Parts: sequence; structure tokens; C-alpha cells
Amino acid sequence: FALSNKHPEPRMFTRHDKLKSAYDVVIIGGGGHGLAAAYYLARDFGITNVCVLEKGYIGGGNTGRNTTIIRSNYLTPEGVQFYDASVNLWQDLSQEFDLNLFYANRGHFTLAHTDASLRTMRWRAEVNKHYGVHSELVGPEAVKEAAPMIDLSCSGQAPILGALYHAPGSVARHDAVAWGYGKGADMRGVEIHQQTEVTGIDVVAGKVRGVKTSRGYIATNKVLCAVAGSTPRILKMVDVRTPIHVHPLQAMVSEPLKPWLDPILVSGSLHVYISQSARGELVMGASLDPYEVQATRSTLDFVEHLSGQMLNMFPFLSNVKVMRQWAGMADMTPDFAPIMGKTPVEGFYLDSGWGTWGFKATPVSGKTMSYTVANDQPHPLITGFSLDRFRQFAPTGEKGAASVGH
Ligand code: FAD
Ligand code: PYC
Repeated sequence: FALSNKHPEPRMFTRHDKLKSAYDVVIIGGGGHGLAAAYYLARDFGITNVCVLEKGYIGGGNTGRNTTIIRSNYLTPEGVQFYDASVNLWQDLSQEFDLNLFYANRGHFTLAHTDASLRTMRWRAEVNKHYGVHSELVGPEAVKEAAPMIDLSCSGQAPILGALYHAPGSVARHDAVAWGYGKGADMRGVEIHQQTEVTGIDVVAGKVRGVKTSRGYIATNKVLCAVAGSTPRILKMVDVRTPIHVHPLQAMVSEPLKPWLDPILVSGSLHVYISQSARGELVMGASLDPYEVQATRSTLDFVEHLSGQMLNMFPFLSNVKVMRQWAGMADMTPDFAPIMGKTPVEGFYLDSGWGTWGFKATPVSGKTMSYTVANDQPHPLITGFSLDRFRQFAPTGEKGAASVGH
């Protein structure tokens, strides 16, 4: 039996054996953000002489390591509008890519165990409502109704007093997002080069002129840096300083169980969060590791601590096995908002400071960074996220909306 009708298109990406000597735009980092920017550069601006350089494999960074929570219940006007635009973009992506991203709208509860956190939840709910985002303060009975297996007293350790309920809260399959954007960019002529590390950036008289890679030199006038936890290393190459510090963030999943948990639950005070994936695994995380280190090592201490907190909330899980644990490198900013836009080096654009919160922003960061690169001016949605805000002492304070404890 001979295959007479070979599939006419590559299933995912075209493999390019060689780098060209020059591109209009070079994107460093084949995570969701770099690939999304490439996709929108090609789709919205017709800029297709673009390459994405990825030192490992696409989606192998934080994109493929995160716990996939998508929400827009932020605290600042800049944050709420930006993440809300992202939530809107997420709605059509599976259809747009012709690839199932397993996007699932579950509803999101941020649990409050103290009066102080109830106050922050109310604050967030009011800012959200002001911008048309569906969030509201609810009592413990609403949490019990949505997640009947929960022990509202958390084994007597930290009784739940209420929660911020955010109906649009969702999850999606993380690596499929990278594949979808990559496939869409590839179809439009963008070149994706995996196993290609950027080792230096050529800057002449304050302007980008090219990029040195493990596979040779590329001439270009525009570089977009979208490398999350590797941002400080790339910034050294162009002599730009940011207040980013890299901390590990760990996560783990259980063995698959029958569906029993619909919503996403986050406990800011206990520093834990949980959702159940489409495959039935419980996806769980805790706070950021307190030390600064650029590594993806996971620890026993993390699993022990998180399991203890989980059992306080869901004692019936005591016989469930943990199947995998891992870590990513979170590029943390002092105000918990990203750093996006132009830099003091002409032609060098930055998409960074995604810390523990950047997966949900993948579509909107691609949209706004492609605009910024194409027009050499920041998209209106990202002006609150400029690097310059730190020099101006004008932070965009999102700490109260970070799900992860710090
Ligand atoms: P990445 O996916 O990390 O991509 C950057 C890429 O750059 C990598 O593939 C890397 O190999 C490549 N690279 C680095 N240096 C070079 C070089 N010199 N040359 C070429 N390539 C290079 N966010 C949420 O919104 N919701 C969540 O629930 C959530 N949970 C998280 C849980 C964990 C455990 C972690 C670690 C993060 C979580 N995040 C979450 C944050 C989110 O994962 C990241 O902010 C987001 O994935 C960043 O995407 P990115 O494309 O910018 O970076
Ligand atoms: O940003 O929602 C979030 C999040 C949850 C866990 C890690 N990040």
C-alpha cells in the first residue's frame, strides 16, 4: 500500500536548514509571546521577513511550564484593560488556528481568609466592574456551592470568609498555544529556528545592527526580546538595566482523577492554587521560591508544603498521588506588572517582566508588541508598562492581584 496523496502542508512547522543573512525583524524566544508577536506581525502588518530564534524547543520555557490560568481580575486600570483585551482574544484562538487549545471557561475564585484580604477583593471587584469586567465579592456559601468538596474551615487552620469571584476565569492547554501561534506564523512566511541560541547583539551608535547566534550572524535593524526568565542575560548584551529579578516558581500535577472540580481556586493567604485539567489531573502551585536563582530545579520541600496546604482544603485527597513536579524561571518586577515597549537602544524592543502572570497575556502581548515593533511606537494599551516608569518612580502596582504569594 503506497501513500499516493502525501499531505501537502507541514503538520506544524516548516523546517529551515539555514538562517538567512538578514531579516526585517528578529524575535528572540520561541515561547508563546515571541510566537504570538511573529504571528500578528505577519497577519496584521504584512511583515513576514521575520525569524523566531529559540535556543531549545518552542514552548519549552515558561509557556510549557505554567498552570494556564487566564483571567482579567486585576487591580490597576492599566492591568484590567490589558488583560481583558487578552481574554477577548483567547475566545477565538482555537478556531483561528484550527487547533484545539482546550480553552475552558471555569470561573475563578480568589479565597479570602482575613478581613484585610476581603478588603482587597472588594477593591478589585469595584475596579473590574468599572471597566466592564465580571468580578464580584461572594460569601463562603458561593464557594461551597461551586466546589462542594472543599472544607471551608481549611481543617480549622484558616477559615474562608469570602472570595473574589471572576466568571471569565479560564484554563487552556499551554503548549498548544505555542504550536498554534507558531503554525499560524509559519503559514504566513515567518521562519522558526529551534536549537538556535542568541549569543550576542550588535549595537552600533545606540542602534541595533544584528544578532550573533550559535548558527551564525544575522543582520537586522529590529530585535524583539521575549525570553522571560532569560531577560537579564539578553539585556547584558545591549547594556540595558531593568529591575527584573529571576526567581523559580514551582508547580505539580496529580494523577488523573474523574472530574470533580469545575472552578479554579486560588488562596492568596495560604499561597496555593488548584484547578483540574481536561485530562483530570489536579494542577497545583504555591508561592514563588524566596531565593533568586536562574534554574528550573524543583524541590521536595515544595511538594511537602503544598500537599499539606491542599489537604487542609481538600482532606479527601490524602491518597491521591503526585505525578510530576517542575519549575520555571519567573522574571519578577518590583510592581508585578510587565515591562513592554521601546528601550534606550534604537530597534531593540522588550517584552518582559512576565513573572508569574504572563501566560494569560500571550495573545495581547503578541498584538501590542507587533504593533510597537511595526510602528516603532508603543501600543496605547502598554504605555503603563514602559521601562521608563521605574526611572519616573511611577509603578503600576499589581501586587494585590498576583495569584501567587511572594
Ligand atoms: P517563555 O515561554 O519562557 O519563552 C521564552 C523562550 O526564550 C524560552 O523558550 C527560552 O528557551 C528562549 N530563550 C531564552 N534565551 C534565549 C536565547 N539566548 N536565544 C534564543 N532563545 C532563548 N501565567 C499565567 O498567566 N497564569 C498562570 O497560571 C501561570 N502559572 C505559572 C506557573 C509556573 C510554574 C510558572 C513558571 C509560570 C507561570 N505563569 C503563569 C507565568 C507564565 O508562564 C509566563 O509569564 C509566560 O509563559 C511567559 O511566556 P514567554 O513566551 O514570555 O516566555
Ligand atoms: O496569574 O493567575 C495567575 C497565576 C496563577 C498561578 C500562577 N499565576
